[in-house]
Amino acid sequence: MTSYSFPANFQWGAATASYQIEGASQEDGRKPSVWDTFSATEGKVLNGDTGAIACDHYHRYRDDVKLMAELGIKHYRFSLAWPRIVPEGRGSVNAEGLGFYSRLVDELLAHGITPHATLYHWDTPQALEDAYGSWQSREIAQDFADYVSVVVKHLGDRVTHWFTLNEISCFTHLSYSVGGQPAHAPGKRVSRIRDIWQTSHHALLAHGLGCQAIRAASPVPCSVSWVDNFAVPIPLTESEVDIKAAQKAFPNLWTNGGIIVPALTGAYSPALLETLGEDAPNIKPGDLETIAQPLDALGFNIYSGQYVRAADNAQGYELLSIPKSYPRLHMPWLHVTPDALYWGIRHISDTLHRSDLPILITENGCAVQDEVTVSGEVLDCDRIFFMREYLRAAHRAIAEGYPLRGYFAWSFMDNFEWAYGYDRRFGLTYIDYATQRRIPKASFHWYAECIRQNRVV
Ligand code: GCO
Repeated sequence: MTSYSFPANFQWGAATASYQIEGASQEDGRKPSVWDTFSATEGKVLNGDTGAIACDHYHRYRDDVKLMAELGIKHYRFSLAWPRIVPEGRGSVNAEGLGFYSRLVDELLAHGITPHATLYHWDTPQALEDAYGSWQSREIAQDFADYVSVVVKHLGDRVTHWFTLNEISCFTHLSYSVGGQPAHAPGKRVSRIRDIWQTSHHALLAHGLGCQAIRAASPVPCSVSWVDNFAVPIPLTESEVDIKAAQKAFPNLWTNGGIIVPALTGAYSPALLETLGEDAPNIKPGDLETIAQPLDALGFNIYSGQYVRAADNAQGYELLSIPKSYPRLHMPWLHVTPDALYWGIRHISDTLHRSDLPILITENGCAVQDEVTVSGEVLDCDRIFFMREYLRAAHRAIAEGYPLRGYFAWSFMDNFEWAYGYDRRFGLTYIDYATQRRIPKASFHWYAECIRQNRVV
């Protein structure tokens, strides 16, 4: 009977993001981000919620870090708000913005918690959207790298784990559309598919220049990485034919062939470029070398995957749709597929042949319909079920020799869930937004026990 024990140096953590928890959206020199603009626009976010206050973490960070220490995490992933540090997106630096993150880092270190900093988690300075359409312009890549240099120069003496960008597809392919209404900021309509692929290409360039900026500015050796939520084809059976089918599907699923594939292999998927034809992004000489920077790790955000089986057709595989009754938690896309965590890791090693790349699960968790009982508890055994199954899949990957080094629960606390606002709760800690009271849920105590015993309990 396996004990589901993890290696002694396994990194147990939790994750958050600036716009989702900080609040203080107009305080100490912070200027608007595209999410301030988007969420203030009628009809864009459920219940008209915005990140203006959120979890008020900007003022409550000391108590929050104390609670993180009670949880027992030794690693905390957070993001820095570009418009707090370089309010216009480029040019002058806001010392008060840097000061907040400097205090946060010192508080984490004082509690024995290693900071893992994501330099960008969707809160693009509105000023850059106004100046040149943010990710629609190639200019943003250098502006991002300049911002990164400022941050690393100021925090690089204490922060040595850096992620450039979080989930490129979500702030490009979900933020720009040819038809319909994008669900993510800036929520712009563009005239061609090519315009959307050009935004993700610019994001890849920003990632590449950002990696170079971190290495140039850091005063000490550091880990340079990025975070992606690449789509995961899960073989319907673990037969050789279905595994091969899943590998064939990998570069063709969602945006994989134009985001994770070029970043980790130095070339866009040929099949994608062929399919896109005239809608392929404009790739300049030298771009791919800039994009495919050496990485010290890969951050992998995983929630759900898609089943694939071998098929006697031109592609050699068939994507299976999810049955109506398939177990799902409190987001339309949140189907319970623990094997997606395992197969995502395998695709990096076996499909992209990057077994050299240590992997961190930088986000995994779920929204459930949390309720506070009369005794003031949140008995989220559904969240414990979900995380226990995904952690068992993580254990399998490690047991089979795959380079999984850590796991960050999404999220340390309930927070602003983008277009769903505060209606969806992903936290191990319940936030009573009316009072800002923090209530550790049953999953908080369960996760603390996993960390204490270094195994899935
Ligand atoms: C993401 C983002 C998080 C979300 C979380 C739940 O992965 O989409 O990084 O900000 O809140 O994933 O959707």
